Amino acid sequence: MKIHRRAFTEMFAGLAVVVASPALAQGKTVEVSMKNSPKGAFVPATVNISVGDTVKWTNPGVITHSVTFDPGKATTASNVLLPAGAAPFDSGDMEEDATFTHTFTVKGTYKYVCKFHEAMGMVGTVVVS
Ligand SMILES: [Cu+2]
Repeated sequence: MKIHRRAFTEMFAGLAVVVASPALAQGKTVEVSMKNSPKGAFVPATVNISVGDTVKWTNPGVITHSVTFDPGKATTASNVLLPAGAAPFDSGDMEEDATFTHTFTVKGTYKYVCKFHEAMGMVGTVVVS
């Protein structure tokens, strides 16, 4: 079967649109910064996102922080909350300029802590709808 050159070009253009579409459906990324002054804090402390969105935490300062969604690693387990079906996760120690990202695939309200400054009130909330 012969394919006319122009028809082939149009087919290819159509294919490119199909390939590009899933990228448009991907979630957005919301940024949270980790502040040291006057005390450790996640800024903003609460983010509202949709399923499939990503949160990116950045530690711009010299004090080590963490993003801990694991009640087993929190000083006070009840400071961490996970919706049913969501697995615990943890950034590990985040030094200066470290970043950590997580894509949320389970709806619900999450509460998390910095395991180093939890007692100072360095806690945050992610609401996934
Ligand atoms: Cu901290």
